[in-house]
Amino acid sequence: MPTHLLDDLDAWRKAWLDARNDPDGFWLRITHDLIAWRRQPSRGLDGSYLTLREGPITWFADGTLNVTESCIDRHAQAHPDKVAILWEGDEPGDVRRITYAELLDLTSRAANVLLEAGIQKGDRVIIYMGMVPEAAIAMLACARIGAIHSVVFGGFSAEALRDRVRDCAAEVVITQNVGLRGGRTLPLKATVDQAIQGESSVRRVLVLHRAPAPDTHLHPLRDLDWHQALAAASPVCPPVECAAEDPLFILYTSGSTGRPKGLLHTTGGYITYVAWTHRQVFGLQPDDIYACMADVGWITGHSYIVYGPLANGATTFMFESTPTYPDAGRYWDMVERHRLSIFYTAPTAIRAIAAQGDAHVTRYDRSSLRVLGSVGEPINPEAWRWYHDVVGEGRCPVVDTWWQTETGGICISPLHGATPTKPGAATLPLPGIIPALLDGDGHLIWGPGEGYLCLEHPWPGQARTVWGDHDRYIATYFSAYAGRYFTGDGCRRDADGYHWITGRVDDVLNVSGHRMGTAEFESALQSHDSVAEAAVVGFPHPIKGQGVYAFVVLQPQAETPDAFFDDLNRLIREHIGAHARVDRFQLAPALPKTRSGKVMRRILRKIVEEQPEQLGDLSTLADPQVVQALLAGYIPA
Ligand code: 7RM
Repeated sequence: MPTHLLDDLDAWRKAWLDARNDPDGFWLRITHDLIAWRRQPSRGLDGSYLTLREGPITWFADGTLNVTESCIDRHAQAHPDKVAILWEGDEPGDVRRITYAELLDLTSRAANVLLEAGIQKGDRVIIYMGMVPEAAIAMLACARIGAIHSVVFGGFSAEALRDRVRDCAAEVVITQNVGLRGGRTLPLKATVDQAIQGESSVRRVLVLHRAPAPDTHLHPLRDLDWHQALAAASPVCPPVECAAEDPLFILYTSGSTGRPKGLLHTTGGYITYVAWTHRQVFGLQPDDIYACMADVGWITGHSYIVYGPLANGATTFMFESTPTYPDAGRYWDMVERHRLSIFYTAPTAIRAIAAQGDAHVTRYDRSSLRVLGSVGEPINPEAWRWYHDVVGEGRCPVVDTWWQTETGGICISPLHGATPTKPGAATLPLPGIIPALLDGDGHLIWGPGEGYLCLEHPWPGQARTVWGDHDRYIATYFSAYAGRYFTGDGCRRDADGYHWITGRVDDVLNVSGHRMGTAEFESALQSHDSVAEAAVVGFPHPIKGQGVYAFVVLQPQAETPDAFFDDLNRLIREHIGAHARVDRFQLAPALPKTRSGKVMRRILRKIVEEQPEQLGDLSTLADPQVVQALLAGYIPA
């Protein structure tokens, strides 16, 4: 049985070697066991990282399926009354339970509404919602009819939303009149109206009425009320048969340059990978109440709130609010009330709660907890220990799961107690994942050492391309090291072969687990009339992981009124969203540049990391004096 739980290091080693020696056989056995195929695939991988110019790699190319049959129908048949989605709203105790039978009904109705709106297989649908069950239902409804969803995190601004609608030419947007989070109201529908105003590919907007809000306006010819439309729709919608490589979703993510990229995930490989990793990493049991605190706007929400857990027939918890509303005990209050057994969150939340004192944790009963997970950024050993010792009472294994939007699912992580852990280490690669560390010259580092993290061989969950720009996909991920996927992360391997992720080595910021590009900040700052140039770098932040530091060069004779920096942050909020903000601004006479005009961020990074002794070689700078001026003007925290 290829899908039995790997429950010690020997089992992990054997599976890892199996997957390396015979990847096709390994993954075909797993997908055969875990996924409901219409036509079973006979092929594993086709293509390689060296043949990407001829087209994307494929997995299971001759199989056909619809992921909603794996995620809903078969469970609705086997255990219709099992809770599929357990939801808690912004206010503690505001709870909904949606069984697998109900999930089938709701998903089918929503799929029929999309069909009536003219959506066909391959069309794009944007989902701009908060953490409500309807967000998951909307995703599944798209999958049911073969439409491609693109969830846009509800914190993004109208401008960021417009960019994404345009990039994928979405025809329908699904949203809420308002979102609720931490006692506050977010004008989601008004933001959609702003984003699609003027010429737009969007023909229909489906609006969930989340809470009374006096001024939400429904456009009579364009907008539909979610509840009314679903009530009128048929509860039966036969799933569309899809090829394994038909697109499932696009998810936009920030890179080191330019605009966010729409990473494309496909059907058969993705569902196989997320189902299997969810089961193995958390050691899933039939009666688990599994809770992941991410937002469906990010990949963690896609893979480990919606697709992975539902494919496994689990009860998945969805949470609308924040870890500190109404107070820092909220998570553990919910653990006690819902008897959550697997709990998966981000280091930034762990640090924020730990800073409020242990009493917020210890006053609640956590005996239901079995496994604790961490994701999104490196977890510092201190936060790891607090999570393990205080939250988990030293009983629950902590799985520190490293992965990315691009990887689709978890790649490097301990397995549910099978892997001995070390505080701060993502430990060992999952079967099918072959990490390689490279030095600056592109040479492989064998044994212990530190370098750039690459992955060697394709796995089924990997993103296949960038929507509309396959060349950008190849250039971004496969050109630094031929034949290898470059992750953008640095990594150290210790003498036990354990992996310690050191963070991004490119110009991607990770603030409170939110991935943002320095280029997006810089273009927002540069749109201000008084700004000539700007460079943004991350600095170490005790709670957020990274904070944002901006060096700003003014136009000659520009004035800087009192509210200048507030104005700049307002611009950033308009261009990116409410989750983006510069923490510290420094006015600079110039930026450190090479003679060819490239900003040397390495130097800026060393300044904000307060390591001026490590500035390195400055001889290639056009004007080495600039560095002294920047050091003198540094704004300490
Ligand atoms: C899942 C997710 C990806 C980036 C990645 C890393 C960082 C994620 C960990 C981590 C250290 C971890 N996808 N990252 N998990 N760093 N340890 N366990 O977050 O596309 O939004 O971000 O996040 O830098 O490249 S993401």
